[in-house]
Amino acid sequence: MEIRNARFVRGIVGTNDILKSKRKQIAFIGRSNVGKSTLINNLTGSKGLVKISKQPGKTKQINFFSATLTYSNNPRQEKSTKRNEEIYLVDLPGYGYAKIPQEQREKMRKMILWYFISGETNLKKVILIIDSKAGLKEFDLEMIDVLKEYGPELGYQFVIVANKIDKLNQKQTHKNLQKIKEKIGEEIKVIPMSAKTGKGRNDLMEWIGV
Ligand SMILES: Nc1nc2c(ncn2[C@@H]2O[C@H](COP(=O)(O)OP(=O)(O)OP(=O)(O)O)[C@@H](O)[C@H]2O)c(=O)[nH]1
Ligand SMILES: [Mg+2]
Repeated sequence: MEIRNARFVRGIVGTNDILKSKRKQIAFIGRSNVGKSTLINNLTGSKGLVKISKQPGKTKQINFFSATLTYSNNPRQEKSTKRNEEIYLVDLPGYGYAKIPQEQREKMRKMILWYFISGETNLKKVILIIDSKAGLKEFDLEMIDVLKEYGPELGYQFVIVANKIDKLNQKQTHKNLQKIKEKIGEEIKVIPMSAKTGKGRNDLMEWIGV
């Protein structure tokens, strides 16, 4: 499976028609600075698609990108048949960032919760990104509770991407992943990854494709 032709469509801060589009949606959520935008750029192979922030809290709206998922039925055959599907990649900001004014943060919180619990979007997959060095924070645990409760009912699946794994050595990686699993249990899938080096990318693409 490949993700092609990604392009920015719309950034929204409140209710908008695009939320209820019939296209399937793949959502990216996580606290500020964990690497959501870098990950979207990596998966789509388009470096400049989403702006990467030097300062945390850059993404203050819900950004919609259209993209084509291309599935090859049999990649080993030279003339394999391909199936294309137009979808939306959705970049959601984390709402825990202290420098956002309280009022704006609360509005964002409501909006994000609505996105995951209303059942009015055609949401299929959720990628919750965390910083593997920092581990799980309050925001992540709150999100996991929401996704666990509403996902099965509304027909979406979620995965945790432990990003920035390139910053850890093998021993630290093992220790930090162990800690994450102790907190959330073995049944939730965790993919160690680096949006910078591309490590773990194939595992995530495989998860998205099925
Ligand atoms: N070492 C390392 N740095 C990364 C990785 N992914 C992202 N970064 C860096 O982390 C910083 C934040 O990345 P962004 O992709 O802007 O993070 P974000 O989650 O979109 O941040 P907001 O939009 O502010 O919520 C940037 O300096 C990136 O270059 C990674 O896998 N490894
Ligand atoms: Mg961002």
